[in-house]
Amino acid sequence: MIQVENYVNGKFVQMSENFDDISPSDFSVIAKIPRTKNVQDAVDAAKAAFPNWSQLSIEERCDWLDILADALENQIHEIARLESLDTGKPIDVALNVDATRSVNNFRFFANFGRSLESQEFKMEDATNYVKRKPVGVVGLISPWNLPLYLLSWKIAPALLMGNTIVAKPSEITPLTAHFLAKVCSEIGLPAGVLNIVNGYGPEVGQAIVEHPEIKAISFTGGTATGKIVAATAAPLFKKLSLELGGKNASIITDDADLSIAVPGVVRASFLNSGQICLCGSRVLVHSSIYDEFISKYLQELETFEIGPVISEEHRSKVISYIELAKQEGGVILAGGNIPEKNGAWVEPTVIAGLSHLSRTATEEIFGPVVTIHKFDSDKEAIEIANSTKYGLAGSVWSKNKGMEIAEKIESGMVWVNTWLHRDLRVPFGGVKDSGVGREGGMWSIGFFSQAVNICVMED
Ligand code: TXE
Repeated sequence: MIQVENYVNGKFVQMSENFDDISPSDFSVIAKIPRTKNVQDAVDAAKAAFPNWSQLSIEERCDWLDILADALENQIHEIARLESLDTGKPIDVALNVDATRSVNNFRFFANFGRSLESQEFKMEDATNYVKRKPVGVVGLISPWNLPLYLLSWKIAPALLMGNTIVAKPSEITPLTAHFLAKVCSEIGLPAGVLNIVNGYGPEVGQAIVEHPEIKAISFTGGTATGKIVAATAAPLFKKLSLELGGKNASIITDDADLSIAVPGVVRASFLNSGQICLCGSRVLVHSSIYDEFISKYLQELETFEIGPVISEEHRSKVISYIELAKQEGGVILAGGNIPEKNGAWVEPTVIAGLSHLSRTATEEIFGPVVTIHKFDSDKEAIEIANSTKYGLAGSVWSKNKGMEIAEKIESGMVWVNTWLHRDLRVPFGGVKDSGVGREGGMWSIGFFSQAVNICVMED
């Protein structure tokens, strides 16, 4: 049994009250998690660490990020083991997606920091010098679907720009954040630079968002929680980055190369049991290739390995949508059932015959459930793709029309003939109800710093 501890001011701290971390694979208790309600100690530690950390040169902080990346890389299999234990995902996914990217996040921002150039704007009689100052103490709140991957995506640029941190992993998946704390302790990261607190969202998460001395909040999670975070943070004039839900479309046009599209779309549908905000949960297929695509897609699905969903509670939500789909007139082409084994398992489920405006096809399910929709023209595909309140991502599978269609999709990111192919320099984030702000590359640098201008008059 693992005892998760908070990491505050370089020390591991326990709470008198703890709650259970449950394995989604078999419902066994795998860890005890401290129930924290107050973040004052963590804020005090972050404030005390701020002057020294922010005064290091950017090169020195890049070196720290590299040291962290090296230390994590040395233990990459342990990260994957813990992530797989906590989330139920197959070990290959935990290693090749979660653990690898967590290391890369630190490595990428170390290199990116070294390549940052100073900005100057010359006038006829003066020069403007743009300085990037740290924001101060920042609050980072992350979800359960890609635990260390998403938390490190925030921690790395926040540290790079000289901020100190109060971070909170999801209460459903705290193990790899705890492991990161141990690694920070081992490498001697200065105390208080990174503080990690555990507990329930409405308690410790809320305490972070409403703390007046935490000056920026980067949040990834559900859209409903994002509304609460925004409402709490706005009157305090905090910088806010919200990465929320999605209901992304994968569009397969009449000229698609099915040898690429079929495996690509299956992966986009079901990787991480469909629990990635970027997953393509609506599959839009041109009528002229519909039958061929569906038969190949269902065949490919049989070879695709998925884990359980994150919890029994979340499975109930996923199953309720499969029931809703039947009431809305959907036809189950694959799956739809709960396998007979312990744990939060759901069969990968493919549903056809629904209106693209049905609740099943427009609300975020966040599980291994996709709806299939037939279209007759590219214009119709674009209309369907844009018919939800979300606008996070999407993919187009087409030999000749990918770019043209991608530009008309109302979402923050579109892939053409690929999916989840990530260059960490590019903007990441959504439009409409999928979020506010962008992270990645210069956008993370912008979020985790305050740009100030000094205008010097020439003699
Ligand atoms: O997320 P929450 P949940 C979607 C998905 C899922 C739904 C709810 O549809 O079914 O959201 O999932 C913390 N103040 N996504 O309930 O609650 C919480 O402790 C501050 C999409 O697990 O949004 C956790 O650390 N923080 C998503 C984080 O917010 C609060 C990934 C996210 O949890 C808080 C996960 C509060 N008042 C779910 N309440 C994606 N876009 O990737 C909770 N939290």
